[in-house]
Amino acid sequence: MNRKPLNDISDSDIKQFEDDGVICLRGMFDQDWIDRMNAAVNRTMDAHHPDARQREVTKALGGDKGRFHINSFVWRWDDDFRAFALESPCPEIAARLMKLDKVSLFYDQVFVKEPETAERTDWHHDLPFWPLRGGNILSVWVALTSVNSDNSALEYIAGSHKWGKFYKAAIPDNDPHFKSDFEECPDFSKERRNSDYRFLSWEMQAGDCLVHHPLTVHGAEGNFSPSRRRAAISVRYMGGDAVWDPRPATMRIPGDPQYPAGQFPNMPDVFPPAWQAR
Ligand SMILES: O=C(O)CCC(=O)C(=O)O
Repeated sequence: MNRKPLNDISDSDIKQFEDDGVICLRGMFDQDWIDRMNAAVNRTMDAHHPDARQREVTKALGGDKGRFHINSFVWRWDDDFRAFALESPCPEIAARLMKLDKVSLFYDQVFVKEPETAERTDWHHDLPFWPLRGGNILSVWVALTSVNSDNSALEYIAGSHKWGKFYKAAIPDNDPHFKSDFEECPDFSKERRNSDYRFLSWEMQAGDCLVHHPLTVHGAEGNFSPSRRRAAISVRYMGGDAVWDPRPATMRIPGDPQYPAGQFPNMPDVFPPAWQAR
């Protein structure tokens, strides 16, 4: 299993990430990681571990076909997920794109859409969900299956991380905990012909990854394929200017840690150091 990314990340990749707020990096993970994490996803999807933070979106919305499954903080109770978050190429990719010499794990999150899952991933950006502020936070969304527009490829709006917007957190199962007065994120699916927006989306193979800034607007349609699952793990890292900002209506962190607002959340048990330059 590779620790270092299998391919170089160039200065022009970093520039593209900074300009667009997202980049697709090809072939960064070897087949051993893909096999190990597909098996780990299968094992954990129905594990009902006491620490599992599962959302069954299809079920919650009364859907009768497919399954949109989300699970968060899996690294805390599953060794394969822990290894993936801390010992795979993910944290080095994060550090390189943020030009940091160290990063900590924020959390990991699994997204599975089984064939014929109608539920979309609503347009949103991530930071409003999180008790954090700052630009040095990002997500490495690793494809564990092939992905295309039929089976729920993510779509992004280039440059949206620079709009100065802070949209209301959009939770797929409409959890009332996240109610807030922030502006709703528009449904950008209706804007595909609007030349004011540059939509970005990639066909991907297992082992490719997307990396996005916490304010880049993104979403995905359902999985229309009759046979192809779409599975990914999104691992979030932070460093540099990221600070703790425990606002109301943000995601609950396991253990409900109390920490002074405005400082980097230096809590290694909760947010373990994940990578450091040598
Ligand atoms: O995979 C999905 O459908 C959603 C992923 C996402 O929103 C994220 O990783 O931030």
